[in-house]
Amino acid sequence: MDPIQHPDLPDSPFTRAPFEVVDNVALPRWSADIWEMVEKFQAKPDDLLIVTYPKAGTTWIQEIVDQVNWSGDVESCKRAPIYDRIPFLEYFVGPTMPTGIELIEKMPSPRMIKTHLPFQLIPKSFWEQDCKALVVARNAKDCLVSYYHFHRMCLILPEPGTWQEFFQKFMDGQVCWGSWFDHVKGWWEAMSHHRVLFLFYEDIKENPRQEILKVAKFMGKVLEEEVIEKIAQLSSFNVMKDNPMANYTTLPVEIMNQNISRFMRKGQVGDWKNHFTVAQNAEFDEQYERQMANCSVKFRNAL
Ligand code: PPS
Repeated sequence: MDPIQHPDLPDSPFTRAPFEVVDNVALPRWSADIWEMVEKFQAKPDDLLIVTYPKAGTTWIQEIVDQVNWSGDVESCKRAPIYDRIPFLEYFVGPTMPTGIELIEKMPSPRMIKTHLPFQLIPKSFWEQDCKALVVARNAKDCLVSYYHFHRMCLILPEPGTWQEFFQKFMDGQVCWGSWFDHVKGWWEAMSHHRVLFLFYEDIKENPRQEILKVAKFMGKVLEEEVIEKIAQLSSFNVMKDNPMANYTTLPVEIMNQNISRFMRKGQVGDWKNHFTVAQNAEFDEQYERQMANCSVKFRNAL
């Protein structure tokens, strides 16, 4: 598969466009613009949805899933950038480029599809077809920090404002794809009535081989121990950050300006400690406990 040739986008209507609200959830304007197409998307029974709140380890799990699908075949996984190998369901940056849906429709089965949508916005056909969903969640504080830096460099997202302003928007769910709290709760509950595997960024970081094994099992793949080992190595932060097929350097600077902040920024657990003030931390912990009180999900590094 050839990488998509991206045109320059200096006059894109999406540059720093404010979000739009779709069914009470903030979405980038480019997703809202194609919402009818997204809603009507026709899933196939062997489609695998890869679901994350933004910055929860999407690209990492995409790389792992692609490697598992190709049984650790390095060359196959270099065939195209990650956003072409596993397209983004609700993605659309302009009429001269294919939408995520157009890319998905050209894929051979089994198709693997990235989305950041909260559970209630997933097109109905995925559940009519009883598709599997692989969810990765990351502790909210690190997501918030990563999302702030991502907003600074991703020019097709709204202006982040200052760190304090962005902190407040995140706490209020006034960021693209909505509230982290609602997203996690919705998908955690979905596990009881759909085929959902729910993983944590922090677990993959701590024991990648064990989590890759869970992914392989969920995908119905039996892999040799040395293949698992190879996938763990190839999907490590240090390898992915230097891999142009995984680090988003193939996108034009009009979409992601990596001179402002790298897409593969730090890849660590606990970077929030370098950003949160004492007051922000207190406000966050209070809100976390209130919002997550009735949810049994446990993040090891939540507070
Ligand atoms: S996006 O834009 O929502 O698809 O971004 P996403 O891929 O979810 O998140 C990017 C963050 O994940 C980190 N990352 C990794 N961490 C550890 N290991 C690996 N292999 C890895 N790959 C990506 C990436 O560095 C971003 O986190 P931060 O904290 O900003 O570094």
